[in-house]
Amino acid sequence: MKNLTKHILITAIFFLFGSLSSANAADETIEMLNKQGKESMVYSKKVVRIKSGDTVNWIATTKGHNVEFIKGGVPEGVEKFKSKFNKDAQYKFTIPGIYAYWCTPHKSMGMIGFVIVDDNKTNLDEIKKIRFSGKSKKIASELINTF
Ligand SMILES: [Cu+2]
Repeated sequence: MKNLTKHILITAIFFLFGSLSSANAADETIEMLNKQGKESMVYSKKVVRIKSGDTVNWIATTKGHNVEFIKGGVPEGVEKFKSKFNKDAQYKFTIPGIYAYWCTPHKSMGMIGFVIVDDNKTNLDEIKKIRFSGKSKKIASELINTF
């Protein structure tokens, strides 16, 4: 009985600390959607601003989407990242700068997004050089103008 009480107490303490630390981290959650208002094939947030060490979670609310960092659209030293279709994705951002990404099958349908880490815009010129196509072209330039 004593052991059980101890076990429950320890579990409770871990749970408490776990929830405290997750409340402190400024993590972002973005949904991958077929529809949001009048838009189709979108990330629920197109631009998120975070601090290095923060994590972004992309939720596969509707199926058929993923997250792929755009070649040349991430800060120097960042490895390529491409998540699996229909699955939630998670990435911890440790290098400051601008990250451009798209959904592989919908990259010309406007399904693009940006993460700005530590408000660092060192690679803004590279971001401006990305060749977006279709509907993404206008959306990208409008978003980039707000950086
Ligand atoms: Cu998509």
